Amino acid sequence: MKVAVVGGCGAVGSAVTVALALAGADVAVVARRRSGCHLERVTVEGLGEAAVKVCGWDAAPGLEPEVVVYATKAYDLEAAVEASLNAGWSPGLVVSMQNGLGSLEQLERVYGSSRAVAALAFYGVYRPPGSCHSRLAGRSRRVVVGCRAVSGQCSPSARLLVELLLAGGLDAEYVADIEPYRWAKLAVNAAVNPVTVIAWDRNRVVVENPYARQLAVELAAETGRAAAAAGVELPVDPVEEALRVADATGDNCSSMLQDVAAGRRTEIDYINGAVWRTAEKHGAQAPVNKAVYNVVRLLEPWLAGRRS
Ligand code: KPL
Repeated sequence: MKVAVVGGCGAVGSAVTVALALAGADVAVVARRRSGCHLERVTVEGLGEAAVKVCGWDAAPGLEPEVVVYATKAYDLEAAVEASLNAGWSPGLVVSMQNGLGSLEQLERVYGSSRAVAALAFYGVYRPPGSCHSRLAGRSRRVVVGCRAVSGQCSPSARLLVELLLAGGLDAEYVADIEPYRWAKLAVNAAVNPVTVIAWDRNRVVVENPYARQLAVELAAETGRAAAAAGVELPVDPVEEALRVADATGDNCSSMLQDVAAGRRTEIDYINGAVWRTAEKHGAQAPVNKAVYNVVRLLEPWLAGRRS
């Protein structure tokens, strides 16, 4: 299977890249600020290492992938999709790996809903800035893959992708309807990510510090209520799941903490922003998510400024 992983060797994408390469897929990583294709060693401690092609967009027309995994930040997805269309790609399956809500819908609009799946990573990965060497943080290796049930038939390539990820060492699982799992993951990210930014600490702060824990519990419970307002029944208790993942990825710096520490924009709009907006759209309220959203938006420029 020819796969392109778009987004460079970002932390979450690296694990999928290495797993697919170890399973024998023909994988190319496509990154901005690169040109041509060069063989590079991508390492994920705890999973393995593989030599993969890392290409710039100038070399993309020659890749003709059957599967495209979009492992960009949520706010970079639109530009990545446009670049893939300009490269003439017409994949049978496109995969959204972004945190939060909105990105899968974006892929559905462009590629059609039966070709668009989400791959939800319940693992933590840490990658020092500028390197292709990352580390699986904690015990979790779980990835859940599927279309939204509203899409009708999901492309058979989705199951093939799951088999490859399993063969490559990730605990991948195919589900017939991704929506409840998206909300379960959203509850985890809504609870863990902003709290680690406010506490400026690793994920384990959520289970170990009583104030962090209380805030995370309220964020996760409220996300569960927002899901119910939107008609989605979660497959797990959102509070238990958020605490379980925070514990299982305790060593990890959440992606949001990694973002602010590197002076990057956060995905808060797609996470806590999506929770309170969805709640309000359905006539409910999510005041804790809204308050935390505003706190992180206030902190973003201040933290970015502190670096310079
Ligand atoms: O998805 C994550 C993230 O950091 O964005 C978790 C699962 C919380 C791991 O850190």
